[in-house]
Amino acid sequence: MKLLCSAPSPYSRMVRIMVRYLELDVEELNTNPLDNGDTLLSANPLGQIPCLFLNDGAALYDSEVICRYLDATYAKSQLFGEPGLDWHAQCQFSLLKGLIDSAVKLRQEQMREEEGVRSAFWTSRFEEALLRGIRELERQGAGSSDRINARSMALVCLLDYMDYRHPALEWRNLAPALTLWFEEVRELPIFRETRPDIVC
Ligand SMILES: N[C@@H](CCC(=O)N[C@@H](CS)C(=O)NCC(=O)O)C(=O)O
Repeated sequence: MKLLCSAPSPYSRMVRIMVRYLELDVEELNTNPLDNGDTLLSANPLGQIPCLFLNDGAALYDSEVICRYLDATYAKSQLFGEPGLDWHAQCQFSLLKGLIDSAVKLRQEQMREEEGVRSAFWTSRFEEALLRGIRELERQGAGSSDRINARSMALVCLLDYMDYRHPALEWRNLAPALTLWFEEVRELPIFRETRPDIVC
């Protein structure tokens, strides 16, 4: 299999972590989606990464679909759990995905500054969603540090991305238990090897 992805992308990272956890043979092809390369655009009309090419040439996107595919095909859906059985767990995963979306949109808002069109309204809306979300994640608890699943993978993607792109938000001040959990799990090889600030 081949994966179009990039190191800073938290969505790509979710897939890269799962590939390592499941010890799969996947070639990672560093891709900047803004280059509008033919390979990406012909596989994903959205022009977004990650995009996974299966061995038969078929393409899958987005990150959640790819991860659910890998989990169902190689891990009997143990990482996500069976679809539809635990709606609360699915809602918790959606919260994480939504927070990653808010963090990426906040980054995009910051990049607009060069064009002089940065919106104070959207900037604070994304920041507030992130801070509310972190409080909720602290309330939910991160679970045991020795139990890795799709939720803990997404949680590490979110928190490392916050440190990488939004250090001024200082999420740790709102989440002492999450901080302790994060400091322990982020050193696991699957997380360390895929950290956005570390080029291995
Ligand atoms: N919902 C998608 C979001 C993917 C996404 O937004 N990827 C970014 C890179 S971090 C991208 O390709 N951006 C280019 C664009 O949106 O045009 C997923 O979960 O895979």
